[in-house]
Amino acid sequence: MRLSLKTLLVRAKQVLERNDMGTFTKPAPSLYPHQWSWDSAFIAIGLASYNPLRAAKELRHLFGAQWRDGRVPHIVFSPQAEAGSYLPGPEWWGIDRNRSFAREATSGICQPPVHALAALRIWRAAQRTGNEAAAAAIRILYPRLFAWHRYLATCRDPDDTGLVTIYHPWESGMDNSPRWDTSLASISVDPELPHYDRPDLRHVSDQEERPDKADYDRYLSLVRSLRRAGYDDKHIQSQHPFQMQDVLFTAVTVAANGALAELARALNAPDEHQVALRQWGERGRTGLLSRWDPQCGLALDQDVMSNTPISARTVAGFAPLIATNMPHGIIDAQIRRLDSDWFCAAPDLRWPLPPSTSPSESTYSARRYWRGPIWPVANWLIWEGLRSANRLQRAEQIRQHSLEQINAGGFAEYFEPHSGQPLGSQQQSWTAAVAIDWLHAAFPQSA
Ligand code: 9WN
Repeated sequence: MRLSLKTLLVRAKQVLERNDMGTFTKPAPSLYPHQWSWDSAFIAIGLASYNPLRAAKELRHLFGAQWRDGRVPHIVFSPQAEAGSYLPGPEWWGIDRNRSFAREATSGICQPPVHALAALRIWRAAQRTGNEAAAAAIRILYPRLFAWHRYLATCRDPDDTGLVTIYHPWESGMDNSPRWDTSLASISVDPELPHYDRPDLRHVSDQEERPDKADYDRYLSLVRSLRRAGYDDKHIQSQHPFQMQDVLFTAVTVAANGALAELARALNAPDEHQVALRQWGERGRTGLLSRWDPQCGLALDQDVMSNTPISARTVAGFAPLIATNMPHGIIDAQIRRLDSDWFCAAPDLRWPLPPSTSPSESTYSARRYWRGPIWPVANWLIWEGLRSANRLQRAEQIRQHSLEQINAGGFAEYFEPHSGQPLGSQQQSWTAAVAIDWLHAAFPQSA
């Protein structure tokens, strides 16, 4: 039975309430029991429309675990989680507590910096509603956000290419995407990798929905390699086997630099911050243009180790659209590609939404994680990109189809593209959060 959009909004808020741990929100009730970086940013975007103070608290908890060098860890481990309920836990990362401001243990890698987009929304909501406490929380957060962006612009782009280099598929947020297949295949499994159990497989109805063991052996071997390098960027860049210039991570960084520049202006931050944020944004756009493949109509990642482009056709290829302020010709070409039979017009889709990997790829797998299923957060990034490029009609179609998908299947982590079947974890926070943001446009007054 389809819910009215008002009821869907109420249900979405209930998902966030259910996963609310007080100071942060779990991505999902059981599969993900800790705080995840980009999930919390999306969650804050959802909360910003009706509870900006709680949204600011979400970011405050995450940035409370920021490292002294500016990086924001992709997981802040919760002491409330049952021991062994998530792999890899803190014992795999072995982080020296002095590196971060956190009381809790953290991982040692990052995720795309959606946070400034959230912070700007919170700020605007606080201004609109006269919420002094939320505004004050964003003022306090601002220097941390700036330090995070500085870390990405310097340590993760040592050659000033404008592209962010990632060290682990988990940093992309699109863990087992075919984007990483060639590189992962060349990585040998650490011969001393201890035996491990996969708690994630207990929380999905079908193991086919999650990455396989060969992937996990390599994910964990890479964690051990980063740990051996002491999480030191220079050391990692000299010998770690997985280094990728990631176009999606870069696109989010470019969009976030724009949002942070706007916040910097509103907060009267030092001029040099505003100049730096603009320069980083421009450099990022130049970097993305260097990765543009006009034949494909997509941007392609670059494998730093082999110095080759990654040709897999995935939603990450829409990086220029997501980045904002890219040339009109490129935006037009991206929309043509989005609406081609590689993505939204692929045969037999339940809704014309982009599968995470194009069904025309030989690696396409309709049920497995980032290898085919449709992810509402990816749709949200594309929707935002379309809106900022003033392609309002196309943006509205993405919003409506995404809401129909969620209305039919619930707040699932991802969806099978042909049947619309909900997959992965159910009651997924960031799915609820983007639904709230989409619905809020229809019911702005609902608190
Ligand atoms: C590893 C929490 C996270 C998301 C990622 C998604 C998945 C973790 C995992 O879940 O990754 O970080 O254990 O599979 O791929 O994007 O942030 O929802």
